[in-house]
This record gives sequence, structure tokens and C-alpha cells, in this order.
Amino acid sequence: MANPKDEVYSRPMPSIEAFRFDQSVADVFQDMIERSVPGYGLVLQLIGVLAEKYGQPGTRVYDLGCSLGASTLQLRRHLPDGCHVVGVDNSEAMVSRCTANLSRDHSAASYEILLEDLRETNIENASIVILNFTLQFVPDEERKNILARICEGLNVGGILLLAEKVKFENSSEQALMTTLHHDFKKQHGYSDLEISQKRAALENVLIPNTEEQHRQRMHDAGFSVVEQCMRCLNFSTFLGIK
Ligand code: GEK
Repeated sequence: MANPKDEVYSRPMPSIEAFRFDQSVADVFQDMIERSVPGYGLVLQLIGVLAEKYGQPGTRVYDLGCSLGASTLQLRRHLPDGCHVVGVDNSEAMVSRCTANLSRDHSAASYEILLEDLRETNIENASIVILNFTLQFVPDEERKNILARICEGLNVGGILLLAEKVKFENSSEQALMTTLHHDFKKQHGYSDLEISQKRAALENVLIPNTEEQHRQRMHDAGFSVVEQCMRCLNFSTFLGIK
């Protein structure tokens, strides 16, 4: 059965409220993210590759901001035996759908899905932490501490996968990437109205950093290796190894 279509911003709205991960978004989220984030499917595949390579038996693996569980499922399907998967999201609507999705998956890895703010999540004995398009929604000034706590909770050799929408210092690069991203969305069926209303809703909610800020922050947090492993337009993915 096809995923329900995202039409959240399809009709003109008299005023645009700040974007929230509520029931109406959770209901259509898979379609929304697939048609909005170039490279999303490839990042999910990459998570599977990393799970197989870096998952350590007897450790915990965290998916922070797990939404409907797309990354969580990739982890469960590709981790070696003996890992415990922890999915975390602070949206009730997401957690309830995620729990239902995970219950239909019969991979061996044990798991729990927590309704929790990731800023409260206790990270310990971890071999993998995933922040797949989540850090961008956390207040900018708190991101440094979050990465430091993640690095502290990882075992040596453990990894962080960080995928984010990014911005560019150079204004022509910023303008070109923004235009191409909107073209990508149009080609995936979004109208100009949907694109502009969603953009307004995300204005003070999704705050992007530059790639340099991400690299620096990961180094400062204690990762000894920081590599950009993917970029599609204004969406970048970094791998940090402790
Ligand atoms: C995927 N990773 O499909 N604590 C916990 N969850 C949060 C917080 C927070 N402080 N802030 C936001 N979220 C997923 C996609 S979506 C990305 C991640 C997007 C959650 C929020 O409720 C939402 O479910 C998720 O982070 C971001 O692989 O919408 O672009």
C-alpha cells in the first residue's frame, strides 16, 4: 500500500504556525521526508552499512529523533547479534507510529522506543549513535553539549552518524543550493505554495549550521576522526569516530 501523501501545506493558510511534529505530520511523514530531503534513502542505506561494520555485540545503539523508525529499522536489520537498539523521539505521535512499525519487524536485535527529549537521554556503552536530520531541530546553543555527551557515552572506536540540512557562507552558493532544493521538491510533486508555506513554518524551527561548524563541533566534542561521507545539495552527512 502506498504511503499517505503529504498535503499538510497544500491549501492556502491565513497564518503559518511554527512547524510541529504532530499527528498530521506523523501520519504522512514517510512521504514528506522522501519527497523533501534529497539523498534521504541513501543515508538510510549507509546506516545499514555502518551498523554492520561498527555495531559491537554487548553494546547499545541509539537512534536519536527516530520519527517513524526508518533508521531504527535499518539498524535492527544490519547489526551483529547482541546489540540493543534504543530509539528516542519527543513527539508522541511519532513514537506511537514508530512502536507499531517496529512491532511488525522481526529482526533479532532487542529494542526499546522511548518518548523522551534526546537532551535527557542517557548515552552509555554505545557503539553507534545516529542523529539523522535531528540535531537541526535542537536549540543551536545546546548542540555542542549534546555532541560532547554522545562522544562521552560512546566506547572507543564507536561512531556518530550526523546528517543535517546545511547552510553556506557564500551567498551565491546558498542561493543556488536553495533553488535546486526547491526544484527537487517541485519535481517530486510539491507546489510553489506548499514549498513557501512549509519554508515559513520551518523558519525558526529548523536552524541549519555550516559544514565547517559541524566539523569543528564534532572535533571539539572529542571525535578523533571526522569525515563527510555524503552530500546532496544542501544536505550533508558526517561520520565521527571516537
Ligand atoms: C529518520 N531520524 O527518518 N528530542 C527528541 N526528538 C526530537 C527532538 C528532541 N529534542 N527534537 C526533534 N525531535 C528520522 C528523521 S525527523 C527529520 C528525523 C525531519 C524529533 C522530531 O520529533 C522528529 O521526529 C525528528 O526529531 C526529526 O531517519 O523532519 O527533517
